[in-house]
Amino acid sequence: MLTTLLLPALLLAPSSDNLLLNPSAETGDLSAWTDALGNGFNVDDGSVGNVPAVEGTFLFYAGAHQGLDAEIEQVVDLGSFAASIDAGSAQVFFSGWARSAQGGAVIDAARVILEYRDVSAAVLATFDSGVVQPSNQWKRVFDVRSLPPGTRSVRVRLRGTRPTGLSTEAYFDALLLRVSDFATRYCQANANSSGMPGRIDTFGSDVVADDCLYLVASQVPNTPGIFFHGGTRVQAPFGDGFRCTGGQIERVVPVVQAVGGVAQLQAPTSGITQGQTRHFQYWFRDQAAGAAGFNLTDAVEVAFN
Ligand SMILES: [Ca+2]
Ligand SMILES: [Ca+2]
Repeated sequence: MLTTLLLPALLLAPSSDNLLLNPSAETGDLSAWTDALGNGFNVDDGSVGNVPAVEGTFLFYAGAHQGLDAEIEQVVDLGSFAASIDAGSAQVFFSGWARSAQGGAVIDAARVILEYRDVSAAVLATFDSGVVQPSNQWKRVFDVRSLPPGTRSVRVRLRGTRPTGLSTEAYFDALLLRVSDFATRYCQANANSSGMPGRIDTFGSDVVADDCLYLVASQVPNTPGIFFHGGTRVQAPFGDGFRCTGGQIERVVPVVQAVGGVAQLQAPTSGITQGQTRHFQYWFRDQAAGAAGFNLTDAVEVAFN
């Protein structure tokens, strides 16, 4: 009995620490980063580029360099997460701040690219922020996804490009990369009018301070629904399915509308505190099923850090 009770806790793997080294330029130099093009790249404290850091004292600044493109990169080894990645349950959370500059019609572009690579460094999936817009202000850039099975490293690229002139006003700071396997699936869903049982997934980060949690319901009819979370695990008949959480239940606003069998929402983590465990589920209308008129997905448990 004790083993059964302990098992879920042992399976939970909370978000990793930041896997990037020198993620915020606070060493004052390009330590841990590679100047991929060899054109040069700078670290600034605001005195040259006239833009203050998002975090700490220093930021990455393309600045004066050869050619029209400048780029630094860092390759993060994910080998220690291989079992979880290949099981399809590992998720990545990337967050960073970037800033392009515009004067007249001229845009010096800041761009962030992530390449998820297999053991041979073949690219399995790519994130590309494009030119970070609007210019002349810091913008937060996110990438949140399940890591493709076979992923063994991620290459993080910070790229600045100017059309003309001698200096590229592209800025980057406060970069964060976590891998986690933070959600524990439980409970049961009955088939709905889509023909399949609804499923809920969480993406993003279980670190409250990251304030980035995505809720996704799939295999649901194209109807309105509501994400909610509660304090305890239960499995009680409800509508055409089951309610899987009890205790103090919080609705996540607003109501969402499923499209293509998928409903999704970025949920605020405000109101959730570090150390709290919450149980997420999705309720949706299903009049086409001709029974109670509503149904629910299965559920996931998330322990917040
Ligand atoms: Ca910094
Ligand atoms: Ca410039």
